[in-house]
Amino acid sequence: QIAASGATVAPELFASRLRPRRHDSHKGSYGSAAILGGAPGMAGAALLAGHAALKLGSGRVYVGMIERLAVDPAQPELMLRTPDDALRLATALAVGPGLGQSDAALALLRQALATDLPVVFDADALNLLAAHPVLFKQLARRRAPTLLTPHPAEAARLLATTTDAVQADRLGHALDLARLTRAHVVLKGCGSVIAAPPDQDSGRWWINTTGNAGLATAGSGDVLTGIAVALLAQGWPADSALLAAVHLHGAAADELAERLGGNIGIVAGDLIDAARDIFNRWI
Ligand code: NPW
Ligand code: AMP
Ligand code: MG
Repeated sequence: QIAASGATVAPELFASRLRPRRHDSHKGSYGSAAILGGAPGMAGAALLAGHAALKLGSGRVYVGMIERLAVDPAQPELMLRTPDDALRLATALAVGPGLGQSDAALALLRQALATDLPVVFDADALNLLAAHPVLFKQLARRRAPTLLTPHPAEAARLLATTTDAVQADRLGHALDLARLTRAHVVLKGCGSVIAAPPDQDSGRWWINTTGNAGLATAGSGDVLTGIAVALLAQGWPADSALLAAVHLHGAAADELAERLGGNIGIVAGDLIDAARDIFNRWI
């Protein structure tokens, strides 16, 4: 079943996308990322994704949260809108960080599925997709790029199996999920596996080698989602955006661990500046 070839993720895979900003460009040149999520008690997840999207170069970032906040004092550049407004203004979308699984969350997921925008489905968006097979089937019918970023437990829910089974065959489960959804998939965890959708690059997969156990901290996946949607907003194709986001996210953790002399106490928010710095150095 694992027919096609695999490789490790390396910057050469997306080097052609790493271009300096044009001197005469403006914020409209770099797209509008929107994050839908942030239910009460989990506003931080949506804000972390929003901070990451800003600092990885999205021209504008809208955060449409279920928990309505007026402003994020730590990042006033973020535009906090109603989820409907954020969706209307977006050129690339991420749905799921801290979204929860309420009726309001489900309604937002339906709207995200129906858009013609590139969409990253993460966290509770994945949990809702697992709980609603009719919606899960809609993933494969989307015409715009679809990225799925499950951790092993989320992948197990989507594939109606156990986390242990996913972990025992990470590659097989990542490829299965890409085949069933026709999406670009990253199965996260130590040695994240990226699987391409069958119609684009049949059966191709990559293993990421950056990152360390310092990433095992609340919110680190939400930052990955923000990085990915920033690259989509800037016009990157889905395959390059996902490979670059996963590689950068791990490289940020490696750089922080080196600076700290260890990987204990890396917090998700610290990954954002480190990822930004590495991205600038790449360019
Ligand atoms: P266990 O049992 O602990 O060993 P859930 P969530 C398993 C938001 N957040 N390898 C893990 O295993 C998110 O965005 C908000 C193996 C456990 O069973 C979501 O919307 C934050 N197992 C929502 O919370 C910061 C692994 O997964 C299960 C694994 C729920 O998301 C935190 C936990 O997963 C959070 O991001 C691995 N590598 N990784 C905020 N600041 O607002 C995970 N597991 O039940 O899906 O819960 O991931 O916390
Ligand atoms: P989430 O569970 O959604 O917050 O995502 C966790 C993020 O941290 C994913 O990008 C994982 O790949 C990464 N991660 C967690 N634990 C490790 C680990 N031990 N080694 C490398 N990456 C990890
Ligand atoms: Mg997560």
